[in-house]
Amino acid sequence: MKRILTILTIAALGVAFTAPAQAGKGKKKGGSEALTKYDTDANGKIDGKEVDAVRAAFAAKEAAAVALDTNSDGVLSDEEIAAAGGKQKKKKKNK
Ligand SMILES: [Ca+2]
Ligand SMILES: [Ca+2]
Repeated sequence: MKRILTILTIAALGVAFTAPAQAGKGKKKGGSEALTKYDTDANGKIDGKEVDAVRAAFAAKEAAAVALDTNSDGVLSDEEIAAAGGKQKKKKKNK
């Protein structure tokens, strides 16, 4: 019985510590922290010079950029950078 309480307490503590750190850090729908940070022209994707900025930030081990290395191979691929833009809603053709 006591062990369950301990596990619950640890779990609760873990959530308490992680939740505030995650919140407020550019938690926008469909976007990532990196997008908020590096999408300087706010067009919803990391493109042009922003890519260079992201790669530079990645080289500098900036957390937001490192987080984009989703397969953790230490390299930021174009796909991973593109993924920072979230799911692009490009289905709407010509309005
Ligand atoms: Ca952009
Ligand atoms: Ca990678």
